[in-house]
Amino acid sequence: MEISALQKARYAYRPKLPVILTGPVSDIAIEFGTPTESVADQADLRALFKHSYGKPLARFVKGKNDKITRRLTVGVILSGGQAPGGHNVIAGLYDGLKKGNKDSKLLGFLGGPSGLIENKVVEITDAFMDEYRNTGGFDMIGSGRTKIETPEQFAASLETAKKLGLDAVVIIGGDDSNTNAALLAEYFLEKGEKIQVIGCPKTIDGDLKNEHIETSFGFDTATKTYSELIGNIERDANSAKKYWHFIKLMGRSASHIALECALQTQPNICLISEEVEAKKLSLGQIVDQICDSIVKRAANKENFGVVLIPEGLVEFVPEMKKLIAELNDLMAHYADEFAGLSGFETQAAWLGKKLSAESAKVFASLPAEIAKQLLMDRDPHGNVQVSRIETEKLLIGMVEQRLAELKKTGSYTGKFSALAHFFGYEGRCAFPSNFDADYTYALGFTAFVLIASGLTGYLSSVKNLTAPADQWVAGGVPLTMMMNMEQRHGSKKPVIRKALVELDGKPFKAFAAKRAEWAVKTSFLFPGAIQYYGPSEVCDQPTKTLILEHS
Ligand code: FBP
Repeated sequence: MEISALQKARYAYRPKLPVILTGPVSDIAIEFGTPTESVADQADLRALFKHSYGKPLARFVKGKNDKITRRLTVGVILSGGQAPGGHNVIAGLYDGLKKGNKDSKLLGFLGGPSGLIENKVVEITDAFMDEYRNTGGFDMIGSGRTKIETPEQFAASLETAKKLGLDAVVIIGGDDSNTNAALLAEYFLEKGEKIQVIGCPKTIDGDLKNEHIETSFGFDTATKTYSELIGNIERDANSAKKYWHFIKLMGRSASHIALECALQTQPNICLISEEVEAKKLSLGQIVDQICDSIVKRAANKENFGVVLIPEGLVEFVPEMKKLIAELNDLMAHYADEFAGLSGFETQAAWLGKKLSAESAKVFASLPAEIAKQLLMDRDPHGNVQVSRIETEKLLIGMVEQRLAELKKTGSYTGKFSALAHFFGYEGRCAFPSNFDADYTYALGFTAFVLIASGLTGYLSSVKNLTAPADQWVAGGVPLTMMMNMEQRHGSKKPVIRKALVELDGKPFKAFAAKRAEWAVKTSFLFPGAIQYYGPSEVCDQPTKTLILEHS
C-alpha cells in the first residue's frame, strides 16, 4: 500500500501520556469517590439500571494493583460518526493490554455495534495496529450506527461475547453509543455474566462533556480543520470582495463546533442555536440579524462576508422545533401508514391533517426541498438527520427576499451574491492533531486499566487537559451519572444528556463580547492548517473552548 510522507512520519509519533500511565501497570491503583446520582430522573434510572446505577467516580493513583496483569480478551467497537483519533484509542488500549500481559488479546468488531451482534470480528496484531497509529479515520475496523436495542440484539451480543471468551467490550462512541454501553453493561450484570463494558468519549460535535469529561475526542482536530478552511474562505472573500459565504457546520444539535470556529476565525456572523432557542428567535428575526450586518457592511462598500451556521439551527427555532417534535412523534406512531404514502405531495396532504394548525402552517410555508428534508428517515437513535437539511440555502433565499424589500425602501443599496458551503465530513477523518493523538491514546490506555481493575459501566476519563499531558488525570466516570430520560421515537428512553453551549459559559461570553464589532468591521483571523511539527504554541494548543472553560 502506498502511503503519504506525512502518514509515514506520523507512524513514528509517540503519544504523550499522563505520568501515572507511564510506569509499571501494577503500580496503578484505583481510588473511589462516594456513590453518584444521575443528572436527572433518578428514580426512573435507578429502576432501569438496578445493578449498575450510582457507582462511585474512579481515579488512578500510585499504589499496588494485583489484578492488572491477568490475561484478558477484549473486544473493541467504533460506533457512530468518524472522529479523528479513533485508531489511537485502539492503540492505547492495545498497548495497555500487552503491557499488562503479553498474552492478552484485542479483537476488533467490524462495522460498529452490528459486528458484536453478528460476531464479525478481526484479531488486532502488532503489524495490523502499526499500520493505523496516529492516523485519521475509522477504516481500521469500520464503524456503524446500529443501536443494540431489541431483546434479540442483546441476547446475540451476549452470545458473541461468550463465544469469543471476552472479558470486556470497549465502545468508542458519542452520547447515544455510550447510552448503549450503559445498557449493555446492565444487561450483562442482570444475566449474571462477568463481561465488563467500558465507553470512550468520541464525537467531533463536542457535546459529550461534563465536569469529568472535559471534551470528546475529535473536536480539536475537526474544529481546527474547519477553521483552516473558513480562514481561507475569509481571505478569498476579502480579496475578491464580491461574495457572502454561508457556511453550515456539523455538530448536530449543539453549536460547540460553530462557536469554536468563530473564536478561531472571527467571521461577520455566527449563529448559536442555543441562543436562538433562549431568545425564542423566529427564522424572520434571524434573517433580520444577518441583513443588518449585510446592510451596514454595504454602507462601507464591503459587499462580502462570512456567516457560520450550526447544522442543528432549525431544531432550535421555536416554530421549527415544535414542527420537528410533532413530525418525529407522527412518523414514529404511524410508521407503517407513513411509509405507505407515495410521493411528497401525498405525505404533505396527510401531514396537513395530522399536524397542529400552527405546525401545518409552518410546514406549508417552507420551500419544498427543505420540507422534504425534514421528512427524511430518522437515524437509529431517533435523531433528525440535520446534516442533510440545507439550512444554509434556506437562509440565503430568505436573506435575498428581505434585501429586495429593503432595496425598495431605499435602506439598502449594496450588491448581494451568496455562496453556500457545508463543512462536516472534511474534518472527521483528518490526521489527529497532537492533542487528539495524545488524548485518545490516553483514553484507550485508561480503558485498559479500568477493565483490568474489574470495573464495568464506566466511561474512560482523562482530565486537566489544558496542562501538559504528563499532568493529565486519568480515571473513570460511571455512565449512569450522565443520564436522564428523554423523548425518543415517541417514548421516554434513558439517554446520556447532551451538553449544549452554555450562554453563561466563558466561550460564549468571549464571542458575544466581540461579535458586534465583527459583524461590521472585517476582523477575519487566519489560523492556517493543523501543524504536527514545530513550536509547541503552534502544534500543541488545545481548542479555545477548552482554554476559556479552564481560565
Ligand atoms: P456522532 O454523534 O456519531 O459522533 O456524529 C457526528 C456527526 O458528524 C454529526 O455532526 C452529524 O450530524 C452526523 O455525524 C452525520 O451523520 P452521518 O455520518 O450518518 O451522515
